[in-house]
Amino acid sequence: MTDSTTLTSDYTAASIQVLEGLEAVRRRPGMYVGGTDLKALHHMVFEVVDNAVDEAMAGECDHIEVTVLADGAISVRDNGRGIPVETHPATGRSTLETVMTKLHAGGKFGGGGYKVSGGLHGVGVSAVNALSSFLEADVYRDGHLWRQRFERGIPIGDIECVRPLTADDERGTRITYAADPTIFEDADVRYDALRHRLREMAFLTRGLTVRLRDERQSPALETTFCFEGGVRSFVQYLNRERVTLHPAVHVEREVEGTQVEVAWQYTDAFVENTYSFANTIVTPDGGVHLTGFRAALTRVINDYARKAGLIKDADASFSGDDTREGITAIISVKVPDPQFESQTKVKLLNADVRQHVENAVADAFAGWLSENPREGRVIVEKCLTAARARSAARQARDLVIRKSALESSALPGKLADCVTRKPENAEVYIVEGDSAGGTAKQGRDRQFQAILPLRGKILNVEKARLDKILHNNEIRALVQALGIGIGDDVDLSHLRYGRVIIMTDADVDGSHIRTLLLTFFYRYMPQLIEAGHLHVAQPPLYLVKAGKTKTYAYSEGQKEALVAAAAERTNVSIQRYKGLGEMNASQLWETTMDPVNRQLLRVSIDDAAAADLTFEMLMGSEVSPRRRFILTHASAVRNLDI
Ligand code: 0RA
Repeated sequence: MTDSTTLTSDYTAASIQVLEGLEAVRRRPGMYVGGTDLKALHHMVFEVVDNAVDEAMAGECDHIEVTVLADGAISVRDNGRGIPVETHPATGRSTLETVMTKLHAGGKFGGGGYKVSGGLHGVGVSAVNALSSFLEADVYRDGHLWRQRFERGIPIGDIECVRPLTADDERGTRITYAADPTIFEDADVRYDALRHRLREMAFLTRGLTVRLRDERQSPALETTFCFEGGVRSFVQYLNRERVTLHPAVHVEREVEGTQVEVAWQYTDAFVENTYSFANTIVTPDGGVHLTGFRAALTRVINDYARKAGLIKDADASFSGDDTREGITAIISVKVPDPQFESQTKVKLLNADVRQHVENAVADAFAGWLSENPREGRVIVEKCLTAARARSAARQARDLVIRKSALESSALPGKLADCVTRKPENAEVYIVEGDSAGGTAKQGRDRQFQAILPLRGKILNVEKARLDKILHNNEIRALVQALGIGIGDDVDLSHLRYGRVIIMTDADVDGSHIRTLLLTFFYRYMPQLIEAGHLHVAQPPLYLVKAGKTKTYAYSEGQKEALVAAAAERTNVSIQRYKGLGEMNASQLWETTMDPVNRQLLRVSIDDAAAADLTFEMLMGSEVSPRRRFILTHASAVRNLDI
């Protein structure tokens, strides 16, 4: 390796470039990992894991272990080929050091050249290095253990050969780093967030074992994922609490260097659950691979239904929507040179991939249907019902919309509207129950705050079609109050309130109602969420009285802190609020509605896949996944895990 006393001027220039590069990352972390928040913190972990998954996709690695160490540092060990350690011709330094210090070095260095790589993150592990207080790389390769340490991205000494490998040492790489606490707002990764993505990675890389260990608590938390079934297992997992109509159909094929893997399965549900991925990265906006899948599905089902005599020549064809009702599908492609529409909203553009997916799915599905006529009939019947229901829903929706337009007052009777007509100033509180609704009406500032009380539980929209949903009075009131329509014809320009705020009790029932509402908005007015209009209000959990001081606490931790901070001998009393109804109007205003004091959480959906799993889990009985639903804050006060 290069001795520091024999520096050439070339090397000096290269090293200045490196320092400037690392400095740029530290100055503008947003450009490289998307910010300095929790999401960015997790992005760092996935950036390192992606490199190991690339090795797996190249067929060189079948085991990845991610450990959160007791002090919060992260360690990622894989059994791939190991980052090359020999001198790199372009820099005169080891390839390891080059990969760790040069931006965008990544897999292109070292000559290995991946066929496929999780390209999107692609900022390279050097960005992680630059944003870490320390990073240590251990490489088990060429018969030796090699090590190099970096601090804030800068090498602390040269790469060293630690010792020869023993029979017990597996080849590969271990990267251990600590995210720099002076850069990240919160340097504590969340186990559930890591688990979610690592599970997804394992589904999308068939046969790869991914282990996650969290040593911050004792005993350590641990999960291992390995799915021999690949995306078929993914579909089965997504449908684990649904009633399925047949075993999942699966196809895997490689065409011109593109790997296509798709699985799908119909359920008795009324909604579609399709997720597409390119090089293991979720593509929330779909793209060519999704288009290809949908085209194949519609074509094959229409052909089959006609040939099998299940629909007559005179009958209209099924629309795409008809053939997708109740389907759960995963479309995964691995493309050597993925073209994405943009860095953030991901959509795959490679034109030839569409045909590859369409052909693979069409061949597999047509073959499967001819071998499984009983299941074929069930699927066609499902499409027929969907087509009929869709036309009934259209009529029902037209009726509701026409009715609300014709009625003297198109607004629901129980809405207490605000005075202002300017949506940008107006807000509506959706309140659970008439009594809390009454308190909120008294407590509000009627100039800009409207109150819509909903009685009891609203309909679970996952379990009903649009025509039935529109018969539900609570939902009708909601639709009329917001003014933007529902489903396919949502038009945000008619939104009557810039802020739509869900206000429910801080108990189990309240959280259930909130979930039902979120599910409704997610399924039928996603634009409202995407544009940042939907919020959740935060009523306090406790009133802590210490002597003459009264303070509201919004979390257990805050309550504990207030009690601990109270001076000795002071009289401390704690009042727990279970429901909004326990507060009087002025307390409700002060704690939950006054823009000066309240804590509003803006609801965001990062990607449909995560959101859907979230809703599904919130609906289900599992307790710990509930905590994973993360809302980002509007008032920049704090985050909430429901
Ligand atoms: C460059 C080239 C080769 C492998 C790697 C990088 C590599 C990087 C990471 C990061 C984490 N784990 C990794 N494993 C491998 C190919 C080397 C060859 O051809 O032997």
